Amino acid sequence: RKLNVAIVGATGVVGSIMRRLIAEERGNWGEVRLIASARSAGKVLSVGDERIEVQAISPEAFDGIDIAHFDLPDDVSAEWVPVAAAKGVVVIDKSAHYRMDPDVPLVCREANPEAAAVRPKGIIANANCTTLALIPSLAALNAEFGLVSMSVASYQAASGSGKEGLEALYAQIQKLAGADKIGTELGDVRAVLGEDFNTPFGAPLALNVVPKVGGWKEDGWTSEELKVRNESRKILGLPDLKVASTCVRVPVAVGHSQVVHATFEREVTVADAHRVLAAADGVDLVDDPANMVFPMPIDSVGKGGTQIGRVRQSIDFPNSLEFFVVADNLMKGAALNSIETADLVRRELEAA
Ligand code: 2RA
Repeated sequence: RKLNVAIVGATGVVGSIMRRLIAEERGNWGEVRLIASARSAGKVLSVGDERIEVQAISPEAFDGIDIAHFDLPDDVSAEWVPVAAAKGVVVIDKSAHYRMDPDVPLVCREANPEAAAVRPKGIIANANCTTLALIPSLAALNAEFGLVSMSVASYQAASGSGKEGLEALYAQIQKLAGADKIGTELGDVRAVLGEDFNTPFGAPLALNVVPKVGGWKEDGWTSEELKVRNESRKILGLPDLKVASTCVRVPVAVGHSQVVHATFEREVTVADAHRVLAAADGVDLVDDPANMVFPMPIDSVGKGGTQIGRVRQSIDFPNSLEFFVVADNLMKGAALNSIETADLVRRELEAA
């Protein structure tokens, strides 16, 4: 029989991409069920040509489901993931709640596909979008040269904050559009936008960058910066990987970019790195700077692969590279990685 799949949190920005991706592989699945909060129950949404009514989340909503993709806030996942898992559903959870649980694998197909099969709680976690943008190229480079440390700075899109973030950025751009020479006088952007436009980023994002993504944690770090460090270590199987990360929100709609300085055990040239990256799964090498060919968020939208370019051998640091990576934060950073992990589980369960 064909396996039945559920999308839990089907109505958000990522949920709509999940529905499109499932429609593209519709033939692999039996029933596709859409589940969301009681507020969204009864809505009818499309999965390809099918129109499916959204069910309210409840224990019974998981009856007969084999694999469920969860895209819910951390605390809601913490409540409902165990309910589904207790019914024998394999849960792929996009929240941060289970990512660092030693009994929950954190899976990225390009780095650790085998981990998907070892899930003592019946739960697999999907990493944060910023981490996932890095992993395919880091996994390939690590396999060849041995990754020792990395220093990362992110340039993250507004859609990382979901529909609310995207709408806030558009509203700010519209409000500023009529203001002449705006951004050239101290305080002028804040004066036009007013306090109302500080949500959800804590400051205006249009014509600005905000060096804070996620919540504040100890010693001045943000949750996003710690995710890049801890999740990269777990997925790459490098518990001692040295990581420095600064995460920044930029006025981009879709596509998280990152500048990476990476140091390896062995010597690495640009030609070596290009050879490895060009052959790497899930990586698009976009690196012809003389012809203005390099990754940019506007060129990453909707793409499955992570884009890498501007690869340079460090001048002052031995065995090190500088490069720029970009990934669609809603695709590889969220929906696509979940779909790819489900594919690993589906093949395993079908073969059993
Ligand atoms: C962000 N990484 O970009 C978050 C979303 N999970 O805000």
